[in-house]
Amino acid sequence: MPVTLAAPAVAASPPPWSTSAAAQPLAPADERVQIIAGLLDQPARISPKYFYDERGSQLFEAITRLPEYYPTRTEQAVLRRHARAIAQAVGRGGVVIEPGAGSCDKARVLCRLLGATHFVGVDISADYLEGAVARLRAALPGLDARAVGGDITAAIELPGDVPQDRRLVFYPGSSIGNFDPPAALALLRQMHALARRERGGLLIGIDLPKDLAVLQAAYDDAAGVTAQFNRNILAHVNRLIGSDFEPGQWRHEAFFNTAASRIEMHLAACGPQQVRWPGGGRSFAAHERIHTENSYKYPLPAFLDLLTRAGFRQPQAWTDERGWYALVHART
Ligand code: AVI
Repeated sequence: MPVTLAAPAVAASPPPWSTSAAAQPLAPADERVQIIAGLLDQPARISPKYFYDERGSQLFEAITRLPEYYPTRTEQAVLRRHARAIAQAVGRGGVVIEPGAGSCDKARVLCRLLGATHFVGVDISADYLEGAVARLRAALPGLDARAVGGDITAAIELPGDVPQDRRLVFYPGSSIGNFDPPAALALLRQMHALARRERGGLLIGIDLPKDLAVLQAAYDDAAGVTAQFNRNILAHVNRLIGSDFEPGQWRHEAFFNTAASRIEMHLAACGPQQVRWPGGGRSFAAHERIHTENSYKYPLPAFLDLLTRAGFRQPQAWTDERGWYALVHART
């Protein structure tokens, strides 16, 4: 499959002591403190939320179209295959709320299937979301669709005039796997509170454990798009904290940690590196790593247990014929 994105910029953003860096707005001080604390940790770490600057979001879109990256197209296949049963379990009409809605492409399919009356998309990238919600309204003129800017891990405030009807929280894409289990449980509890109305519920995508070679290829594709996506986090961090990482000097590593049932992504230093930022810095030995992402692959019973602990009940799961991916519905 052709990958249409231009080659990544390998040069880092200018360091803060260069003149052109003065024009780059840094992240707020508390965010910089958090990012730097991660960089100074042993081993160093960067939160995966920093993958998604503009270029990172484009690279992620490209990942979802890769032949090796099965989750997106498998989820679509599950939704198509079990559309009728899913609509029956969820119920028609009501308010669909999608945390991390992004392009709203999946919401369009679901809202059409359910005949939803209202949609609220929530995303940290409010401008991008506004455009996506406008396209959703154009595609489904009968749908009252709104955009709410915000971090989905904080409490989500819905617009006051969204009706108090039955609510479905829709969290596709297996993004729950990018949270460590305690954080995933906290997020599910928050979703439970958000959906809590008579007959409220959650419809969520879960990536299941599978053959190691399939997993490995999905996170280390032949065209190197996931590697670009991983390295791009350093360019983003450079802009946020004024550091001078050279993304081209870091190697993408992805492997399945069987004990934890998760894919881990890391960046390994190609040689000794000295990285500086205003007020500090850190040296990295050759091959030393920065941990950038976990992607948990939950066996279905383990995930259903997590849902129960979050307060959900009567879970129902639908999978593809290979048993690679599940869409799960549960009631509040
Ligand atoms: C967004 N999330 C579900 C993706 C995943 O599969 O964990 C992020 C990703 N990382 C590398 N490839 C895709």
